Amino acid sequence: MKTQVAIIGGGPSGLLLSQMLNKAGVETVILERATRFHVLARIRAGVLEAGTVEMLRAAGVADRMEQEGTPHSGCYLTDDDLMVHINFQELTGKPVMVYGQTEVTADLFEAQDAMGTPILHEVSDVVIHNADSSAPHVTFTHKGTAKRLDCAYVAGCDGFHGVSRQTIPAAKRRAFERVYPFGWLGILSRTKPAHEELIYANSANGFALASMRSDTLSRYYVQVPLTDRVQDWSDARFWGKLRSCLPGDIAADMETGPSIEKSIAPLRSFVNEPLRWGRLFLVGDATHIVPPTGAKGLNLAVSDVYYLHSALIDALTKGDESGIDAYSERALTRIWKAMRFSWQMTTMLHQFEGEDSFAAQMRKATLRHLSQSETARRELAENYIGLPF
Ligand code: RFL
Ligand code: PHB
Repeated sequence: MKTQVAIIGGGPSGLLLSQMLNKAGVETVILERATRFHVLARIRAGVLEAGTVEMLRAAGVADRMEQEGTPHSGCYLTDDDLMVHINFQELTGKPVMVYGQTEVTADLFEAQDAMGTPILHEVSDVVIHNADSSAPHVTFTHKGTAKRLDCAYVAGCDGFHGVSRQTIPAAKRRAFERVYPFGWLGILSRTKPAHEELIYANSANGFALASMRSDTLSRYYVQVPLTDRVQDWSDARFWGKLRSCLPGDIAADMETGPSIEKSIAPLRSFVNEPLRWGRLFLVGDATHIVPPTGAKGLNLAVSDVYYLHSALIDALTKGDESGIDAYSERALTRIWKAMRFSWQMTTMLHQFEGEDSFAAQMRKATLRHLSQSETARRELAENYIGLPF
């Protein structure tokens, strides 16, 4: 097989990059390890930045999002004393869009199928060869047969556990990492959301987030020790914990019901540098991970795609390589700012096991400052709705 850009990974990064390239007449083949059913069943991000919404429009995959997504003009941050409203619309002139990653992915699969893009599912043994030469190729197994894909460029969109990052020789890359001593236990339930906007709660009982996918579908998270397993958490225990973290009046009125999904995600900040090795480019979770507290993971993947798609189009259609030369640095500049925001939100909102009494006072003072300073609220809002690409 032969194509212009071989894309490893058919998650949101790989699908969106492929869609943007195909729209400009650039050929792609996507190699995905999992089944389509598996990719679509992963419940992950729910908040899209204004720039992500723009990108999905540019990709021609925004129709259902415009119909079914919900623009949110603000969110709340609370502790046991205060409930602070961050009004994105007033502070920045922009809302965010609540629309699930599963829906974004479904819309992208549909658009890619309409384009006739080859998406090979259940591939294994993916190996990227000669990425530092002018003629890379990828070998893999599909339906029991060994295959080879020749290409001009390779896009590594295969997530944190993929093979692309590891293809770069260890001496040519550097990792920066912070692992947090807790995870998020999340549930999805067919219940009315506790509130019309998201609530990030820093309570004496730990962190909780009340989020949603629609008027009838809620997504909730609570902070749990890393040693906890999903089976330790019955629905009743989850609802009890969540109630104990949310403001009393909201907890009292909250609708509860059976969970339809329940999972634990560890929290980590991770950046690999650089994002390029020869003709291999890393995108999304393959090269960075943020803790979900700032709702940045999916949005960062989209800004990487924004920088890379135009760079590849320029290289392939005009022979102009300035964009691909600049890709890593341009993307990293924005990645580090999102890292900072996600780390700050995580630090501001979670209890760290073994922390001193000073830490809790700092969290309280931060929220009090936000409640009293429009400048502080604007700074948070500007980051939350997404820094410019
Ligand atoms: P993905 O979504 O991980 O997709 C990578 C794809 O590559 C495939 N793959 C391979 N394919 C071929 N060969 C290989 N060797 C391969 N290895 C892997 C995988 O099957 C997969 O389909 O990365 P991508 O596209 O960069 O997208 C990034 C986003 O998915 C991610 O940033 C966010 O979902 C992060 N994230 C969250 N972000 C938020 O903003 N809010 C959230 O609530 C939130 N929850 C989460 C999350 C990430 C999680 N992970 C990665 C464990 C919850 C979880 C559990
Ligand atoms: C979600 O709805 O899954 C969600 C929303 C905001 C976050 C993280 C996750 O910061």
